[in-house]
Amino acid sequence: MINNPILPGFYPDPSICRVEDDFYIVTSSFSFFPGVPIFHSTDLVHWEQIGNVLDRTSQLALNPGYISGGIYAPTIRYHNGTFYMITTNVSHGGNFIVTAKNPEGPWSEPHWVESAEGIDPSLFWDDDGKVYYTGTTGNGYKTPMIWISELDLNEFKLVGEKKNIWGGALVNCASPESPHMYKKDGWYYLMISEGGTEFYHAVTVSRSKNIFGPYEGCPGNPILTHRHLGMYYPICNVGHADLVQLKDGSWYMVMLGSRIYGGYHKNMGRESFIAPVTWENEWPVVSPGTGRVEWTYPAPALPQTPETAVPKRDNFDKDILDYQWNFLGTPVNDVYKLEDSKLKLRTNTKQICPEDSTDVWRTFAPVEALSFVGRRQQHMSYIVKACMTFTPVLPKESAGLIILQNLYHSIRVEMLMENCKRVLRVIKGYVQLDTYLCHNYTDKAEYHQEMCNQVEWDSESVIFVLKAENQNNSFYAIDNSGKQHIIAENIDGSFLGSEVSGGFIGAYIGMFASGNPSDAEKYAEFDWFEYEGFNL
Ligand code: 6LW
Repeated sequence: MINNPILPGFYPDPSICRVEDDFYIVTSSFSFFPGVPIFHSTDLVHWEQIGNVLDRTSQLALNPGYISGGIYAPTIRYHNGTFYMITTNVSHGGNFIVTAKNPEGPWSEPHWVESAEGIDPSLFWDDDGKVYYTGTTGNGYKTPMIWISELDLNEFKLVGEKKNIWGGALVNCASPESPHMYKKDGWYYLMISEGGTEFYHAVTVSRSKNIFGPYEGCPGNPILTHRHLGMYYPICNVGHADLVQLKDGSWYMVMLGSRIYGGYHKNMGRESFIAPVTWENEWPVVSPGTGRVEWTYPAPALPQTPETAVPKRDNFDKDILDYQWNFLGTPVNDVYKLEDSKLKLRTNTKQICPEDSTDVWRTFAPVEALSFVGRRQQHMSYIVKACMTFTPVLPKESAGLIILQNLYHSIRVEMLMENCKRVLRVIKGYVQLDTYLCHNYTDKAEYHQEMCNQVEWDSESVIFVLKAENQNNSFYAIDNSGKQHIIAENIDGSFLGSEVSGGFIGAYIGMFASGNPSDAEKYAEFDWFEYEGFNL
């Protein structure tokens, strides 16, 4: 069976392509580095991350920036032996294409597509060999549209007419975006999303006999949405879709969606789902019979992909980090080292969380070279354990674990010195604003840090235990004798949902070190990190 989400955790804006028996999906990555994770499957059930498309700082500049900036929606396509990934770096440079002969990489340096406005670029090869670029009109348009232009792939330049071709199914619809073009039985199909990437998200489709239009909307639009199911349907936000045809002629759609838990809370942000598609009257029908993204579907008869789950424990005994690990912002000044089978994070850098402040843009938490290495939260309940050795001395020097939705919405457990005593403490950092259904980007608000509890600790080593049972988070410390001590229990984590924090991210669980950039070089050392998920 196919089990949704096929890519659990913060893997939004999926794009899919098939090459013979192999399927590939890429997703957005915003201000996390490396960027644009790429997954492989042969059966649409089991997906293995085979790399990150943007894994060099020359491909991915993120600093300075903010956490929901950086890399927006990508598209992956394959043509005549070459893989193409096109996306937008909204913080630095705009729309660009990278190419590769192997999807695992290496991928090329960016080919910037000058004068290509907007976000959500996609590529389409027509039968006559011409290549087209579709995207969204930039800001400032009273009625945003989807536009198309021919693209010269030798020069990576737009050529010929650039034409606005469709504004979506609903009159004056919000945010027509994520366009993808397909050709079937002589029709050009333009599939987009509208309604915004949150609660009102929807997929709509139009078609034309001429690629430059005019396009007529499907009478069944929206062909997919969960907005009419109410705020407590367990899968919400579905949209931002891409279609793929199997060798046997059948079709599937990947799309983003969010799983709510503990109320209307989406801590994992937007994840990747899949659903079957059929065609009726030359229009696509998504998840025929229910019209909703279901938790499971019968798997298509395809060669099985070997199950390759990410190992529960990472002992950091290799000279590179495994694919699931991300930095926040472009890692500069070697904020980390992998040596002696340890991950070492430099403390003499910035504070992982800002000081209390009264004037923050919730979703625009700035990212710079933070001493942070994290992985996505992929389950509603999970246990994380990490073994750390650290000798804090100076004020503001600390290290530990953090559940991070963004730099203004987090819960961290850390070791530090206070009044000449080593302590372990749990701190909530949050901006008190309850917004549902959409992001109020321009909200300015107060950032607070709230001490949940702290305990004295007499050793430089500790095994942190973070236990999340739905929205209930508890923090423990295991000492050298193996005895487990309570630090803080039953902390409500629902404020870590993206509907509260705003922005486009999903929660990360990571290791961090904080200090003062002017301090002498010093590292917090992590021997191992374990993540085990449960969907209670
Ligand atoms: C993405 C746009 C969207 O570029 O949100 O899901 C933006 N919809 O299509 C960021 O994910």
